[in-house]
Amino acid sequence: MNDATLAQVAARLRDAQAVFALTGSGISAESGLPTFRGVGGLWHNHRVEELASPEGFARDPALVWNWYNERAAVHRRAQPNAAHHALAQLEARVPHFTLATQNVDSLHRRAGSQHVLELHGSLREARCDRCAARRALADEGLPLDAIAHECGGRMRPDIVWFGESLPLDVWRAAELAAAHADLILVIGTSAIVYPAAALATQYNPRAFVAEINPEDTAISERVDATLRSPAAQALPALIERAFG
Ligand code: BJW
Repeated sequence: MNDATLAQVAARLRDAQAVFALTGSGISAESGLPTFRGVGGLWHNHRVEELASPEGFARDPALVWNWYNERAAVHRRAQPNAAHHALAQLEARVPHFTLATQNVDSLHRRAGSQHVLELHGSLREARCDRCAARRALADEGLPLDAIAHECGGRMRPDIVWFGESLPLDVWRAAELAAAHADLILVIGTSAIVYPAAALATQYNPRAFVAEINPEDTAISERVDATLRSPAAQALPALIERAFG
């Protein structure tokens, strides 16, 4: 990690009245969770786009639930890492702090972040695709014999799939926070999935945008600073440098 860049972003953080943080699956990599596209985006030879889509669910609901049940179990066993904890600390330190995540793993909440905008939903609940009835997911996820709901619909994960709209209230809150931020932190996302990626660079031409990611991303050329480092190293270092 470049020390001059760390100092530059830390100075912005110290002075910021409003910070907007956007996270993706890379922030949970050091908790042992796989990123989406890191290992080719495959699960048992199925493409992620095929599983995380209404068409995929209509084709084979049991296959899709097997994937989510397996992931839910892995999420439960995982622990929040130093990056999740650092963002929870920032929420308490910065006058106006908003955290929006694309992740469905609940690790920000478990790290103590109080207000998390979950842009793509969460894996805590299932909901009926016909009557919208909800049920909490148990440790083993949703039993496959509970997919059929009594109203004739199907229970599905409470997740935003490709081609679906984000929850409007969550999206509006994220747009507003991005538009009013002095500093935008973009952490652990390839920034290729829209509309979430637009929050990083398209809602606020005044904000200083800093990316935290060990790799180049779709927005790297458009950000003001890049910390090329795993989030669990960069975020604690950033807070230490900004607030001592
Ligand atoms: C580390 C690290 C470490 C590794 N530290 N970093 C405009 C243009 C083109 C297409 C579209 C567009 N607008 C909409 C679309 C269509 C589509 C889309 O964006 N497609 C793109 C793929 C091109 N978007 C949608 O369909 C969205 N809906 C929508 O727009 O509704 C309106 C509409 C309706 C009808 C038709 C059209 C539009 C919905 C998107 C929902 C995405 N859902 C998923 C799956 C569900 C959740 C789940 O199952 O968990 O969400 S897809 C998947 O990608 C998941 C993620 O949240 C999301 C983002 O991925 P993420 O987190 O960035 O992961 P990776 O793997 O890509 O990147 C990881 C990064 O971490 C890498 O950069 C690593 O380097 C880094 N990293 N270790 C820090 N230690």
